[in-house]
Amino acid sequence: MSFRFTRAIVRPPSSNFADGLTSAALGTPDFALALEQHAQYCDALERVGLELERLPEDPAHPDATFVEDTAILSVRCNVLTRPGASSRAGEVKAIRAALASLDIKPTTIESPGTLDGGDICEAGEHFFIGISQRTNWEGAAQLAAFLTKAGYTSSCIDIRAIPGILHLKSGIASLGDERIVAIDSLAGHLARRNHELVRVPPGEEYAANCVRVNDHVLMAAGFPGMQHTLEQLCYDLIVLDMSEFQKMDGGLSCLSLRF
Ligand code: CIR
Repeated sequence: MSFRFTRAIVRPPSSNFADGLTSAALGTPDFALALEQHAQYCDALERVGLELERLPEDPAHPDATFVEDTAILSVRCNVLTRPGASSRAGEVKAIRAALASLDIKPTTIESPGTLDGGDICEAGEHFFIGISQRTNWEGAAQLAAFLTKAGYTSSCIDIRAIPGILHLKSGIASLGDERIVAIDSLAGHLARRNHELVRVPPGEEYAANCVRVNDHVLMAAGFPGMQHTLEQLCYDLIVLDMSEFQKMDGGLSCLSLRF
């Protein structure tokens, strides 16, 4: 099942983290607080049973803490991405080495394809692939071919006209059990599939990017409506302060590669 994991790759923010890409007008992140929030995030992953592979910070790539964008890791298909932002292309090298040391042999997205892991939502045996400013149709087609070969299905959702989201998973999350969290503007794109939709309360869109890990759901602090919804669904919640990563367009999921 797509939410059962034993390990995760993480990488702390570097001191020039604020030089990364962002479209959020939320101010400059506080580096010390970002480090503290990252440490709490790592503690949470360990609490839910994951063994962490901790990579060193990478000042050459201020967005390198957002490791999720560099790979798609699933039970039958592992793929290194080709990030859509040129400043992030060099992040993949360290992930390739980390995966090799774990004996994981991924295939790769090749030019002219681009693809960010934040655009890929694994929902059981089906993968939703976001077409975004970062993931193009060529990258999506290459990933879809790898997934088909591995016995998965996939479909694309074009998010380029949807305001306020960088990646597909900025607006949806799979909770497992055929249940998908979605912001209102993406709910219609998922309606044809056989999933129960959990709607994100208007104004709490950032909270859509929650993460099911084993028996828990990790969610961002500060979203009482979404927290109530998930509590009503009887999930064991771990609520984490993500304010400094939100300032850099980052959500909960992008801080780890879980497998
Ligand atoms: C970027 O713009 O690439 C980073 N500042 C944020 C990436 C967030 N990644 C994600 O949500 N998967």
